[in-house]
Amino acid sequence: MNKLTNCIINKDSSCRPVWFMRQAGRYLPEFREIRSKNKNFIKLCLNSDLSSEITLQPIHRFNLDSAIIFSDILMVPYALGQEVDFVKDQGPKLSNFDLNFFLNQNEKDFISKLKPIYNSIKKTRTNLDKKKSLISFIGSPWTLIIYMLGMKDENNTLNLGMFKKRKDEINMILKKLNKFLCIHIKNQIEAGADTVQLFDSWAGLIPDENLNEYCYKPNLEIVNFCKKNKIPVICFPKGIKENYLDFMKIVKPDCINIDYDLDPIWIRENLNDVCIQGGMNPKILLEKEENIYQEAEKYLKAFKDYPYIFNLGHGLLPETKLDNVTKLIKFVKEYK
Ligand code: 1CP
Repeated sequence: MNKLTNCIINKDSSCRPVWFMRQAGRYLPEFREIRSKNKNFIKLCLNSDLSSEITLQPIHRFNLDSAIIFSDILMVPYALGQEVDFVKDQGPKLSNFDLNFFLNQNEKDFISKLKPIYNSIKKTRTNLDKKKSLISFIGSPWTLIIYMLGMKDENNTLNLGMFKKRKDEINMILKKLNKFLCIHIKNQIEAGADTVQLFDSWAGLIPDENLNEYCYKPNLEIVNFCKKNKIPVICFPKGIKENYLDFMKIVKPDCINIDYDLDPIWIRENLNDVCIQGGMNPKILLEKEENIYQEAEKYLKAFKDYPYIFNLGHGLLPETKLDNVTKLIKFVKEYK
């Protein structure tokens, strides 16, 4: 068993695996070089050779404990028939959503469109050290719906009017998405991934009274699917603040990624029998060395003698210096 799954499943507190969200990405010169020659992001994700190469870039450079497959949460809306475009400095843009067209999409076409991702996983697993895990991922239904319907503005505020008006439609989308997300998870695991992370990056936009319906319930359904299939599962309901406790009680994933709004000591005191991952603000990595170590120590101290995977409270920022990443990893590995 690799270090990450040993920590997640056996709750072994003696290991301290390290990996970073967005470790394969824009802060790496070797990624930027490939990206500059591949202007279409979706096509790049569907190029199994390049996707596998990008997945391994941070492993070769930093010797991290886990690789995360280079792909995107928006590959699922893409495979369900929506056009997805990544406009520089503007984030992703999706074509207008058509409910009937969406509801008519079938499993066979969905899988065949995502086949290159499964091939990339296969290839990556062959080339990756057995001691390292290979993480697959999906976007949780709510977060995908935010992009699919264009339900937030440029300031990342929920369009509450749209949310209220289109609830019936949202509920229909949720149901179909959950089924297809489980198919995508199963195929990624069969191709050679050993863990899955559920990114609910926009869970923090859900009004408190709707958390059960749009965050806990859909994530629980997917977590139960993973448990039934013995797939180690990490949840990341970003931005839900003290509701993390309810999330844990209801959804009960094997591991939970915390964000930087949460105090690690409060988390340590209130959560039990679950592996914890992440927490540190990625912005700290833009600061001076002492600040980085001081902040990292806050997490390492709070989760000493506890199953804890070192990671961040969100993805690495494109402006992160490579040297700071190297220093942080060394600090975590040597921390006693
Ligand atoms: O070069 C570029 O312009 C592309 C930048 C980029 C990259 C490197 C995007 C566009 N996606 C990715 C890869 C990616 N996305 C990974 C690969 C593996 C790794 O972590 O190294 C993963 C896990 C994701 C997941 C993802 N995509 C999330 C969930 C995590 C999060 O950041 O909250 C979300 C919300 C997306 C949507 C997305 N994809 C890309 C952008 C710019 C966005 C919008 C959100 C954002 O600005 O971060």
